[in-house]
Amino acid sequence: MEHDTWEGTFTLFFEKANELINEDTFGLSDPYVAFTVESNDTPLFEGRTFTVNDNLNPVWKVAFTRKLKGHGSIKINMDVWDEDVGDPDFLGKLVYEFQPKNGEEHLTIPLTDKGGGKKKTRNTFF
Ligand SMILES: [Ca+2]
Ligand SMILES: [Ca+2]
Repeated sequence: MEHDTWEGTFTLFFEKANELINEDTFGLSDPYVAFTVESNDTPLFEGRTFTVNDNLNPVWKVAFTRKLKGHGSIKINMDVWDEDVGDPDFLGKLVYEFQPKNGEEHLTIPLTDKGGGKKKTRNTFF
Protein backbone atom coordinates (compact mmCIF):
# COMPACT_ATOMS: atom_id res chain seq x y z
CA MET A 1 0.00 0.00 0.00
CA GLU A 2 1.29 3.47 -0.82
CA HIS A 3 1.72 5.90 2.04
CA ASP A 4 1.92 9.64 2.03
CA THR A 5 5.42 10.97 2.41
CA TRP A 6 5.91 13.47 5.20
CA GLU A 7 8.70 15.67 6.47
CA GLY A 8 9.01 17.79 9.59
CA THR A 9 10.55 18.47 12.96
CA PHE A 10 9.78 15.80 15.50
CA THR A 11 10.27 16.16 19.24
CA LEU A 12 10.12 13.24 21.63
CA PHE A 13 9.85 14.34 25.25
CA PHE A 14 10.25 11.95 28.16
CA GLU A 15 8.71 13.37 31.28
CA LYS A 16 8.67 10.67 33.96
CA ALA A 17 7.75 7.13 34.95
CA ASN A 18 5.85 5.95 37.99
CA GLU A 19 6.03 2.86 40.17
CA LEU A 20 8.84 1.07 38.38
CA ILE A 21 9.91 -2.24 39.82
CA ASN A 22 13.03 -2.55 41.93
CA GLU A 23 15.81 -4.62 40.36
CA ASP A 24 18.57 -3.72 42.79
CA THR A 25 19.47 -5.66 45.92
CA PHE A 26 20.89 -2.61 47.61
CA GLY A 27 19.16 0.66 46.94
CA LEU A 28 16.63 1.04 44.15
CA SER A 29 16.57 0.71 40.36
CA ASP A 30 18.51 3.29 38.36
CA PRO A 31 16.17 3.79 35.40
CA TYR A 32 16.81 5.15 31.95
CA VAL A 33 14.91 4.82 28.67
CA ALA A 34 16.48 3.62 25.42
CA PHE A 35 14.43 4.30 22.31
CA THR A 36 14.33 3.89 18.56
CA VAL A 37 12.11 5.85 16.20
CA GLU A 38 11.22 4.24 12.90
CA SER A 39 8.88 4.68 9.98
CA ASN A 40 7.80 1.84 7.76
CA ASP A 41 10.43 -0.43 9.34
CA THR A 42 13.17 2.08 8.49
CA PRO A 43 15.12 3.32 11.53
CA LEU A 44 15.13 7.13 11.72
CA PHE A 45 17.02 7.76 14.93
CA GLU A 46 17.70 6.31 18.35
CA GLY A 47 18.94 7.46 21.71
CA ARG A 48 18.59 7.17 25.44
CA THR A 49 17.79 9.36 28.41
CA PHE A 50 20.21 9.92 31.23
CA THR A 51 20.04 7.63 34.25
CA VAL A 52 18.20 8.61 37.42
CA ASN A 53 19.90 6.87 40.35
CA ASP A 54 17.98 4.95 43.01
CA ASN A 55 14.51 6.08 42.03
CA LEU A 56 11.36 4.11 41.09
CA ASN A 57 9.57 7.32 40.04
CA PRO A 58 12.21 8.91 37.83
CA VAL A 59 11.77 12.34 36.27
CA TRP A 60 13.73 12.94 33.08
CA LYS A 61 12.11 15.90 31.35
CA VAL A 62 14.44 15.47 28.43
CA ALA A 63 13.64 16.16 24.78
CA PHE A 64 15.06 14.78 21.56
CA THR A 65 14.41 16.79 18.42
CA ARG A 66 15.19 15.72 14.88
CA LYS A 67 14.18 16.70 11.38
CA LEU A 68 12.59 13.57 10.00
CA LYS A 69 11.39 12.39 6.66
CA GLY A 70 9.45 9.22 6.09
CA HIS A 71 6.22 7.73 4.91
CA GLY A 72 3.43 5.98 6.68
CA SER A 73 3.28 5.87 10.45
CA ILE A 74 5.95 6.63 13.03
CA LYS A 75 6.73 3.90 15.53
CA ILE A 76 8.58 4.54 18.78
CA ASN A 77 10.04 1.59 20.66
CA MET A 78 10.97 2.39 24.25
CA ASP A 79 12.70 0.10 26.70
CA VAL A 80 13.16 1.03 30.33
CA TRP A 81 16.32 -0.32 31.94
CA ASP A 82 17.90 -0.33 35.37
CA GLU A 83 21.51 0.66 34.86
CA ASP A 84 23.93 -1.64 36.64
CA VAL A 85 27.68 -2.07 36.78
CA GLY A 86 27.26 -5.10 34.50
CA ASP A 87 24.36 -5.66 32.13
CA PRO A 88 21.28 -3.52 32.77
CA ASP A 89 18.11 -5.11 34.19
CA PHE A 90 14.98 -4.87 32.09
CA LEU A 91 12.17 -2.89 33.71
CA GLY A 92 9.58 -2.86 30.95
CA LYS A 93 8.84 -1.67 27.46
CA LEU A 94 6.30 0.12 25.39
CA VAL A 95 5.65 0.63 21.71
CA TYR A 96 3.69 3.55 20.34
CA GLU A 97 2.72 3.93 16.71
CA PHE A 98 0.90 6.89 15.23
CA GLN A 99 0.29 8.84 12.06
CA PRO A 100 2.42 11.97 11.98
CA LYS A 101 0.47 15.19 12.26
CA ASN A 102 1.04 18.72 13.44
CA GLY A 103 0.52 19.45 17.09
CA GLU A 104 1.39 18.02 20.44
CA GLU A 105 0.21 14.84 22.08
CA HIS A 106 0.56 13.96 25.77
CA LEU A 107 0.39 10.29 26.58
CA THR A 108 0.55 8.05 29.59
CA ILE A 109 1.27 4.50 28.51
CA PRO A 110 1.55 1.40 30.72
CA LEU A 111 4.75 -0.58 30.46
CA THR A 112 4.49 -4.17 29.30
CA ASP A 113 6.59 -7.28 28.87
CA LYS A 114 8.44 -7.27 32.12
CA GLY A 115 11.10 -9.96 31.83
CA GLY A 116 12.42 -12.24 34.51
CA GLY A 117 9.12 -13.89 35.41
CA LYS A 118 8.22 -11.33 38.02
CA LYS A 119 4.81 -9.95 38.63
CA LYS A 120 3.81 -7.19 36.31
CA THR A 121 3.31 -3.94 38.14
CA ARG A 122 1.18 -0.98 37.30
CA ASN A 123 3.91 0.90 35.58
CA THR A 124 2.95 4.05 33.83
CA PHE A 125 4.91 6.26 31.57
CA PHE A 126 4.10 9.88 30.95
CA1 LIG B 1 19.90 -3.85 39.16
CA1 LIG C 1 20.57 1.48 42.33
